[in-house]
This record gives sequence, structure tokens and C-alpha cells, in this order.
Amino acid sequence: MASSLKNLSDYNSTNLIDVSNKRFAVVVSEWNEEVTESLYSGAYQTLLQHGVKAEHILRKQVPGSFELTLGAQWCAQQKEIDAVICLGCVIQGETRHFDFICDAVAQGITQVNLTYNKPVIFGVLTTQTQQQALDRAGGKHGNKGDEAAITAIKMLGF
Ligand code: DLZ
Repeated sequence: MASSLKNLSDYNSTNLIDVSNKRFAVVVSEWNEEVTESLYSGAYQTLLQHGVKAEHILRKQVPGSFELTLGAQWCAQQKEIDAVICLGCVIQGETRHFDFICDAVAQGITQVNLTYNKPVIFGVLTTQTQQQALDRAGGKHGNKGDEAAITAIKMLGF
């Protein structure tokens, strides 16, 4: 379903496991900072609302979405981290950079999931315009950061 047809923040929060002792790393890309800060805020608040302790949330910054994979790997290899959430925003420009970055980060994050056998969540917006990104980062289509946090919690309960 297209995300424009679904409020990304609609989720069923019943039957989620107790995550009060789980530790999360959140890797945030600095590109399109207005968007990624909103994604972070959504993810952070959602983790707290579900009982995660603030001191169990490790925030790490990377320059751009392309660097999310390595940042995620550095976090995932830490034994005490239970799940990693990657947050980024890639906006279509005039060159093919968009395609290369989106492909690289999607494949890279998949690889980190499988290598470390831990949930590594793809919270990366890939949009045509900044407005479409803002709509999905606390705007009319919800906040993909919330959804990324819930996805991490759901995967820990698998
Ligand atoms: C270079 C670049 C461009 C053009 N666009 C974006 C973007 O929309 N979103 C994003 O997160 N990063 C972008 N980057 C930066 C790359 O992700 C990366 O940081 C650089 O290519 C250096 O490796």
C-alpha cells in the first residue's frame, strides 16, 4: 500500500513484548536534518512510551544516508545492543545519486541484519520532494520514525 494511503503512525501497540531491559541504537543521518530530526524525535518518544529506558537509547550521527550502513554495523557489533534503527531521508535530485544511495543503503542494511542476526530497521524516507518527506516525518502521513521504533520492538518479540 502506498504510504500516502496509510497513516504510518497507525499501529496496534497491544501484544508487544516488554522492552524495558532492551537496548537500542538509533543511527541518524545529518542530510535533510529537519526531516531526520523529526524522525528521531518520533522514534525516541515511541521507544520511551513503550517502556525503554532513556539510558538504553544510544544515538549516533552519520553524515549522510550512505553512511547509515557502516554506522549500523558499528552499533550492531556491540553485544549489548539488541536492535538498531537507521533514520535517513533521501530526496530525488537531478542526478542519479538518489538511486545509488537508496540501493546501497537498502542492501547494506539488509546485510547488517543478516550478519549480526539482530533487527536493523530501515527508517529511511525516499521521496521526490522535501514536502513529501515532511509529510511522513510528523506531518499528515504520520511519522516514519514512530513506525521504525515499533518495527524494532515487534522484531524483538519475534
Ligand atoms: C550526496 C548526497 C545527496 C546528493 N543527497 C543526499 C540525500 O538526499 N540524502 C542523504 O541522506 N544523503 C545525501 N547525500 C550524501 C550521501 O548519503 C553521502 O553522505 C555522501 O555521498 C558521502 O558518502
